[in-house]
Amino acid sequence: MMTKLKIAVQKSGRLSEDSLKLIKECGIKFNNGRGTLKAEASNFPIEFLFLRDDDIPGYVEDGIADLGIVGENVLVEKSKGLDINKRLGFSKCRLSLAVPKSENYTDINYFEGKNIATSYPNLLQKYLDEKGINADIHEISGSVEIAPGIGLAEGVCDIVSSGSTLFMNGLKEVEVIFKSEAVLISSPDMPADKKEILNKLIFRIDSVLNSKN
Ligand code: PRT
Ligand code: ZN
Repeated sequence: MMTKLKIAVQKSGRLSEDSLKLIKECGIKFNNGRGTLKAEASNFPIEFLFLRDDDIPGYVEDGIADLGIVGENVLVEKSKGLDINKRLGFSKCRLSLAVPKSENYTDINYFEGKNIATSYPNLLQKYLDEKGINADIHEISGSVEIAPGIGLAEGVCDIVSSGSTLFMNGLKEVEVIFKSEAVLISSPDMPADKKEILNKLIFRIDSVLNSKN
């Protein structure tokens, strides 16, 4: 049987369109009917798995997928042992701390003893440890920005891109703790035949990215 790579991409969300666009720009042809969970390229040894972004690092760790495209924020939050093969330059955003607009914020010591809502407890804990701040992290899976307004937390740590979500919820960004973009990830122990296909893919990605600079 011919060796193929399996690549996990986000099924629908902020990464999906640009991930598939990049694949197409690499000259790889495939059909993905709406709602399908799998697709196969017709002119390159690669198969696609369409998944929720949060599950992608785990699938790559477990070897269900050989590769994945995911936000670095999700990668770093969820996994330890994966390689970043390529930074892809899209879905740029940052993970930031924010507090109610009316607060008189001077520096990170503001958060000492405070309650912070986030979907990124590991990234936040690491940052607070580095700064020597003790705070209570309250993990919630979505709608983090409303936490201060409903009395759940005094601050939030969430993904920001334009800043308008924070603004609309009466919050201001006070610290950037992590900068993120989409990355191509793989397991560090990939067999040689797959690695060879991966190198061909990376070569094509490089020429696409270089032609944009
Ligand atoms: O369904 P699934 O689990 O697959 O998707 P998801 O809803 O968990 O993720 P999705 O599609 O929202 O985001 C996928 C990835 O895109 C993230 O992990 C980031 O790497 C990246 N990304 C880029 C963003 C944003 N920009 C972004 N603005 N992810 C989320 N947001 C959200 C943020 O959480 C906040 O609610 O948008 C809001 C802030 O945006 P601004 O422009 O108002 O600041
Ligand atoms: Zn998700």
